[in-house]
Amino acid sequence: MQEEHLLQEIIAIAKDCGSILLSASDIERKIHQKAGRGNFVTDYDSRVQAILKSRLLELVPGAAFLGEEDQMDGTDVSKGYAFIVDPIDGTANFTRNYHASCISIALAQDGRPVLGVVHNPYLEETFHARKGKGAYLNGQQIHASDRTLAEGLILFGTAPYDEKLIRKSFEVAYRYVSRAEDLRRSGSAAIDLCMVASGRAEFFFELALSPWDYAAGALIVEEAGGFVSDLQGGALTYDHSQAVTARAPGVELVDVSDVLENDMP
Ligand code: 2AM
Ligand code: CA
Repeated sequence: MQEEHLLQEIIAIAKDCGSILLSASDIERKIHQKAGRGNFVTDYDSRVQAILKSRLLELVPGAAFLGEEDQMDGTDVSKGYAFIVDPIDGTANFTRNYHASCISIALAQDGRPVLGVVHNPYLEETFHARKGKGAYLNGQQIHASDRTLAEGLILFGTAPYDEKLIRKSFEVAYRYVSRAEDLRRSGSAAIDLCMVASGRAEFFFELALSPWDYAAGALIVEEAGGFVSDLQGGALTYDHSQAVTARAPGVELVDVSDVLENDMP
């Protein structure tokens, strides 16, 4: 299928799923706790993922499919085409009617995202990028900010689902926030990545994210002229959980190796 047409089809699917989030009712009765604090799934996550799976695989038959609500075991995203999707990123927000959740869809080729769509139905904001073709918000090209860390807004996720990472998350956040202007915390990694891509914030990190949380957003950041990496500048991969950072080009990574190595209570 022609690339532009494929992109428009994927955006249409993301918007249809966004409408399901907007019209959701009775969410409290449809919440199920997963392992760890702050880690939820609702009937909507499963329903949206099923729709994504069937409609996306119709567009690219034979592609692998890795979604948050599937087991990761056995899904190989390293060869050929693979969709890496989060039906609802910001599920805890969704259960609270907090209006900061999105649908995140990446299409990877041989293990690297080549197309990403992040749709936030609450703000009617649809971010997209294609490899080598720039990043866009509702059709308008976007660019990462030209501010420095000192002028920067820091975003971070607190990894509440992993007891050992909470304290470290705040230590790392302090290293950055103490050198920057201020901080925000949205509860959706995909939305945070898009905030960096669109120049609304300068730096984002979370100590453990899964590929479906960042695959689409990472491409959108890179195509907007920002950088993504782990906390020490290592390249991201898309086959296992890892620490993720995103930054505007004028922001340097801060040395946090002592925090990462330190065994904190
Ligand atoms: P979710 O809303 O799709 O679950 C919040 O700190 C960010 O971390 C969100 O993007 C959230 O995605 C993600 N997240 C929640 N639970 C997680 C887990 N167990 N492992 C990795 N990321 C998780
Ligand atoms: Ca999710």
